[in-house]
Amino acid sequence: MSDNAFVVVTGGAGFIGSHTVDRLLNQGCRVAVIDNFSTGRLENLAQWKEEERLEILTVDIADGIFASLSALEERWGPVERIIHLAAQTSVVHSIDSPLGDVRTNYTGTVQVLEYARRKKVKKIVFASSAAVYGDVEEFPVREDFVCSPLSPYGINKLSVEFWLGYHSKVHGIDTAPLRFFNVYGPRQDPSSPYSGVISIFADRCSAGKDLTIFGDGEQTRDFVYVGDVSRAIVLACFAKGGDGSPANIGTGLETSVNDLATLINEFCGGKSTISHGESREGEILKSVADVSRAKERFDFSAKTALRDGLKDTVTALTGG
Ligand code: UD2
Repeated sequence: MSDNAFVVVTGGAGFIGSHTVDRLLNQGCRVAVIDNFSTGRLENLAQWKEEERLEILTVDIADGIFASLSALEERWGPVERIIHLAAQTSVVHSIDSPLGDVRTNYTGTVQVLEYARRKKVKKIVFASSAAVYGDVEEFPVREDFVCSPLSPYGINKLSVEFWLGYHSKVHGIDTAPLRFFNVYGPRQDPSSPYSGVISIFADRCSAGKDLTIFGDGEQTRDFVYVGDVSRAIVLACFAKGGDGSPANIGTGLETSVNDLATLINEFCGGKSTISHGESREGEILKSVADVSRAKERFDFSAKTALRDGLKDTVTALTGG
């Protein structure tokens, strides 16, 4: 039961985090958001401005969370569950700045886990990534494949999965790493060249600007809607068990970048010209998740059809 549970959401003002907070509050939970607002935005939680069950703390996880959460615990009682989404989110940035990635995605995360251990938190859900896999040759991608990450980001996400396994086995904490595939939807930031393709295409199309597909556009991805991802997170958070082994969060369906561009342009009235540019260096040509484990573990399957999710994404941008 999730009623009245006290859940800490790190990164709760971010793209996936704020959708997760919406869901938790709608289910009756009390929520503390921890965010350093490097990419998180207060506007993402503006709908909860008057909500007494929500407290927002401006804290960097790498500086420790003990002091800030202690005061809250005096008023609200012990933290029961932690959903850890705060992260340096760019794979490309992690390649340019591996130590920065280690600071947030590894050391910062271990500090969150240390808090959980000392405070005897019941459950930790962790945002891992399909980036842990590296290049794979068999599809759909299963959690038991050998992982060979191709970036510091992927290495740190995978390392944290080992920490979660350790916390489960040695300290008896329920832990659930979720390997997100290509998450998209409202509130995703389109402003960097390394932003998710859907946020870039939707932003450009809704302004009537041209789209550039990298390479021939036949590369595929498993695009999963943020509303489904937040549902997976909350299901995992309240499911019994959780031994630190990961579960893929995707749809099990693959879509080519060509099809994606056509669909988005269609929703925006077909005003954009679609052209092809150079292939991205190190491009993965195919990605699709095996989704059976999440179904077995916590009865999750993605429900939002790509067309519906894209429509919502474009509508959120155009306000229409
Ligand atoms: C995503 C992550 C990446 C890593 C990887 C793990 C993002 C932004 N990228 O890379 O960091 O975690 O997953 O599997 O979250 N594309 C275009 N035109 C554009 C932008 C993108 O054609 O303007 C293509 C791009 O070449 C790729 C596809 O769209 O084939 C998806 O790109 P992406 O950056 O959204 O995601 P991905 O899977 O390459």
